[in-house]
Amino acid sequence: MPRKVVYEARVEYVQILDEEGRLDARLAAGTLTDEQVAFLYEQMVICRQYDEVAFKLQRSGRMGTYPQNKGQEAAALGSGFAAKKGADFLVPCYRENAALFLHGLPMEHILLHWMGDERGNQIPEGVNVTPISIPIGTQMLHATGIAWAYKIRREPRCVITYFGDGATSEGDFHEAANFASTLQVPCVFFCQNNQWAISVPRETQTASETIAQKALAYGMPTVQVDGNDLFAVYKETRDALDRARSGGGPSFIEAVTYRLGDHTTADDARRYRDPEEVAAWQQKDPMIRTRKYLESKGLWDDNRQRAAEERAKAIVQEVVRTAEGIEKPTTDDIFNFTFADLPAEIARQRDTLRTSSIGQEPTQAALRAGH
Ligand SMILES: Cc1ncc(C[n+]2csc(CCOP(=O)(O)OP(=O)(O)O)c2C)c(N)n1
Ligand SMILES: [Mg+2]
Repeated sequence: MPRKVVYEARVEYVQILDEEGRLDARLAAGTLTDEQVAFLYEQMVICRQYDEVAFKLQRSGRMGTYPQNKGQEAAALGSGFAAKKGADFLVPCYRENAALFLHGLPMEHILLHWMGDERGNQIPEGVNVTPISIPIGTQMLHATGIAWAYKIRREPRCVITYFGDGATSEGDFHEAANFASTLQVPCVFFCQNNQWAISVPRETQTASETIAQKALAYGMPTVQVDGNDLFAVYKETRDALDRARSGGGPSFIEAVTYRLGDHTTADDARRYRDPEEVAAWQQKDPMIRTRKYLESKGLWDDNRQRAAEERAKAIVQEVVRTAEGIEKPTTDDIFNFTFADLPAEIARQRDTLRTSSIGQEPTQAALRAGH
C-alpha cells in the first residue's frame, strides 16, 4: 500500500513598502505612481479625520455607536483603488469606509447609519456598494451571489467583499467560499486580519496558522499581504481582480493589519489588550510609512501636511453638517413602508405613538374619564 503526499501547499507573504517607508522597487514596478500614492495618502488624512470626528460625535451623544477604522486605511484604500469604480462592486462589513468613499459613497451615509437613520443605507443609484453589514459574515454570501450574476450575464465585472479575521470562523464564510470556487465566480475575498474580534485575539479565534490558508480548502489562489502597505495591497488585489475578470474565479487575500482603536465606541480595549502590543503596531501605522515614502521622494513636507489636514477638517465638518442637517424622519415611517393597507390594530399603534403618551391613547379615553 503506498503512502504518498496527495496535497502540498504554501502561502506567500508580500510586503513592498516597509515600516520605514522603503520601497522594494522590483516588486513595486507597474503598481502605483507617485501621484496616485499622494492622492491615496490624502484620502488617508481625510478618513483618519473622519474617524476622529465620528468618535467625538458618539462621545458627545450625537451618534449611537461607531467602529473606528483607524490603522486599517491602507488595506481599504489599496484594495478599493484596484477595483474599477462604477463597474466592480464592493460588499463591505463596517471597517473599510475609505474604500466606499473612493467608490463614490457620499460620506454622510456612514454617519447617518451610525446615527440610526436608515437613509444611510440607501445607496445612491450608480454607486456600486452594498450597505455596511453588521451581522458578521452574511455579506460574503451576497458577494458570491452578485459575482455569480456577473458570470451568468457574461459581464466583465468583479466583486470585492470585505470581512474580518473573526468572520472566517463563521459558517457563512465557508458557504460563500465554497459556492464561489465551485461556481468559479469573479469575487475577491478580502480579509482584514486586524488581530482581534472584539476581545478575542486571533490565536484564540482560530487554530489556523494563517487566515489565508483557509482558502486552500476551497481551491482558491490565496496570499497574505502586509495590510498596512498600500503597494502590496494594491498589487495583490489588482492581480486577483485581473484573474477574476479573465475567468480565473475567486481569490483570497489576507491583509495583516491592526485595529488601532477600540472595537467600537461601546468597547474599551484597554481592558484586554497589552499596551506594548498597541505601541508596537502604532509604529506600523500605514500613514507613517506612506508619508515617509512621499517625503523621501520630495513629494511631501510639513506644509503639505498642514494643508491636507486643513482640507480634511473642512470636508469632514461639512459632512457632519449635512448628516445632522437632514430632516428627521417621523415615527410614522416605520408603519408607512411595511403594509399597503395598515391593519386597524397597527394603525392604532401608529396613532398612539404619535401622541407620545399612553394616557392620550384614543382607546384609553374611558380610563381618563375615570370609568
Ligand atoms: C452573526 C453575528 N455574530 C456576532 C456578532 C457580534 N459581533 C460584532 S463584531 C464581532 C467581531 C468581528 O470580528 P472580525 O470579523 O475580526 O471583525 P473586526 O470587528 O475585527 O473588524 C462580533 C462577534 C454579530 N455582529 N453578528
Ligand atoms: Mg478582527
